[in-house]
Amino acid sequence: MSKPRILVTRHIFPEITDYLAQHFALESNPEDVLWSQAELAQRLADKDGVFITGSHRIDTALLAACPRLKIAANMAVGYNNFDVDAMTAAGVQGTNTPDVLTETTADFGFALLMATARRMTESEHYLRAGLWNSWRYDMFAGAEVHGSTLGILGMGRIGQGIARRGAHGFGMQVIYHNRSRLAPELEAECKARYVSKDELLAQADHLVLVLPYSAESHHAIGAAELARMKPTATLVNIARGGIVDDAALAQALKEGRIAAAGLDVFEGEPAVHPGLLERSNVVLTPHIASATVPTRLAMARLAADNLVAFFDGRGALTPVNTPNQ
Ligand code: 8YV
Repeated sequence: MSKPRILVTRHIFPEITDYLAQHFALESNPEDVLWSQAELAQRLADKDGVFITGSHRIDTALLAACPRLKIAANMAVGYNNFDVDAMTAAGVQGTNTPDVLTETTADFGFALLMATARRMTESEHYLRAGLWNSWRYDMFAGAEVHGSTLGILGMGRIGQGIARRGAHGFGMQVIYHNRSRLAPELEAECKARYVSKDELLAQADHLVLVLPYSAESHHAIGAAELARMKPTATLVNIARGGIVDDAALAQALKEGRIAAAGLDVFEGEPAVHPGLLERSNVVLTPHIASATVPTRLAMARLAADNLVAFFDGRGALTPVNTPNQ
């Protein structure tokens, strides 16, 4: 029997490409060209499966052009690049990479919170620009982290990781809001108290966003929500662009309605709203929360293993849908 044909949309670890090549007839992208959706559809037209990242979408138009496609393995835990209903209707399995990136992403969320609250990049720019010539009592005075109130919007695995770091490492009072409340033993482990979204906004000294992106969470933080936050508060987004209304955030920062923001994700990334770029009280990183070598390797391995298990007839390891037969 001939091997299933697989497309790998971006350049990935050579050991993972080699592993995939043992199982599949592979078309990879060693030059790491960023194909358009139309180019992707062309290349996928004769493929049975795809190893994909969040920079490409599996949507109705693509599915219509790729009748052989049976599985899309996302190298990401978030899968808002999938039109899940359309995939299910077309009989296409979707998979993601949960768990393997949880702790690394929580580490980064906490690092971004710290860097933002304590004005680390802003003060480094000042030093590098040769502007540091003396001590001042209030030079780059930031917000307290230890003992403060940590708010978490979206309490999945990564949110819980951030809660544990805040509660156990920094003695923070942790409050959270989520679609559903955690089981009591998980709440106890995270030392986290469930509150309404309004209470979360009003009480958090540092608000971290860790919820999945969907039509429901689009602009979950907009002008009205920012107006409810403390003027001394820090906002951190490691979830997805689109959860925050970036224009409203830039305006709120400009007017001092919140103190600072740490952003790893952006609406329309890799483009960044100019109003955010011009603010010094914003720490900006290029969507790197899961970016350590061991974690990215584990993500790639899990995406590849999903393809291998699926075509071996064992079923996907971490499915996000149950496709129609
Ligand atoms: C990915 C992410 O690196 O897992 C996710 O959901 O946001 C990142 O870890 C990125 O989406 C590229 O696929």
